[in-house]
Amino acid sequence: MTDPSRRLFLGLGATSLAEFARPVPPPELAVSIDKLDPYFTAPADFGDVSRGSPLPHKLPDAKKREVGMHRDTWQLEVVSDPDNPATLGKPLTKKAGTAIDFAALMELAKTKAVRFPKIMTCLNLGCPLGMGVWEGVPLRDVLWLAQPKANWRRVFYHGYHNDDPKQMFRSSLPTGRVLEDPHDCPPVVLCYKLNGEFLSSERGGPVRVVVPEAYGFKSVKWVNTITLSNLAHANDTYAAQNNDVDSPLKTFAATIRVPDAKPGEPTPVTGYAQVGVSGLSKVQVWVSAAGKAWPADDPYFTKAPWTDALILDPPKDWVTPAGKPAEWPMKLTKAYWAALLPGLPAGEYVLRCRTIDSKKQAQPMPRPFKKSGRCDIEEVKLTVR
Ligand SMILES: Nc1nc2c(c(=O)[nH]1)N[C@H]1C(S)=C(S)[C@@H](COP(=O)(O)O)O[C@H]1N2
Ligand SMILES: [Mo]
Repeated sequence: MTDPSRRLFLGLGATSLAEFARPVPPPELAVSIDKLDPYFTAPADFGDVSRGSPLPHKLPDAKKREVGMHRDTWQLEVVSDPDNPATLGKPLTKKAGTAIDFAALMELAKTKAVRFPKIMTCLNLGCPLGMGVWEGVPLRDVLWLAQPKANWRRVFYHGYHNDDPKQMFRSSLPTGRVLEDPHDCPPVVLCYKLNGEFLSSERGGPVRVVVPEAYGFKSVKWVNTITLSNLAHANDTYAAQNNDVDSPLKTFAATIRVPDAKPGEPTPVTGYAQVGVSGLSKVQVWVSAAGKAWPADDPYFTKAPWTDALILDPPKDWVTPAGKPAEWPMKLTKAYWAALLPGLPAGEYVLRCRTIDSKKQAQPMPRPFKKSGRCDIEEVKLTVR
């Protein structure tokens, strides 16, 4: 299939990414690399994490229109929290006729639209759901229309949830994060396009929040209500189940294809790395005999003889909206990797992979706790016969 990155960016004057060229993979590896899925996830392959009964995106079209889950009927309210009021000059409400509709969002998009690549990953599942270029209007540009003046410390938001309080999926951010972007992070957006196409209902269309540096639960789908609050802490649905709701994306590596190996022959393996806020400098692999004991005082295998894998280039012809990626691997995205394991005698082995982030911290450090994001060193069986 065609790589959506081509369709999306060729028109923007694609430049060669030769600057990022890495060592040319040996032919045995090139075959495996060719089998990797396109860098940007096809719509049908995107993982879905949606709550609700019925699932909002499975509602009949007529119902979607009725409840605002359609570009023709969508409206967004920006209101003050009755329990912890923020001072607003002009709440945006359906009642007053001041709610934002899709046409108003598109009007803002003419001058404010931003696009950024981001991997969407569920904190609970740990595995990436898909990689895409998300387009939206910075959330702050809509919130300023409500004329916030004081007593504003937190932004709460939720989407359509069958009008059943028990089904509400809610998330939140500190006001400062919405108003200003830390480091080189893109803004929090009201997103209406993914990979150049209007956001599908399953992906949260017509409009969802997308928080670039966060796990998926911060990116609420079918968003229709934003509440500006003076509460000083989070109230996210995901705070249940012991989740760390302030945890940004971690860096980790996983395998994609580990074929059975033949004695004495090199084995090509492929994988991906999620590039979290701490960046990515290396992916490493290590094969050991199955059942081999390891010193208990080195639970993260820091003393093992790891070897470097090859980090693959970004898709050819891909330029971001800001031009060529200024760094590669790029934070908040993924990178494919590949390694040719040396020939081994017949037997059972364990293949492990790990990342080294841009601060030289080996996985699972610096944040080895599962409830703030997946980071365990992956172990895969490798059979040589
Ligand atoms: N309204 C709403 N938004 C939601 C959810 C939900 O259940 N309802 N699930 C969240 C979670 S937990 C994740 S991981 C992401 C998944 O995004 P995706 O379904 O587009 O892959 O959506 C988030 N946004
Ligand atoms: Mo999630």
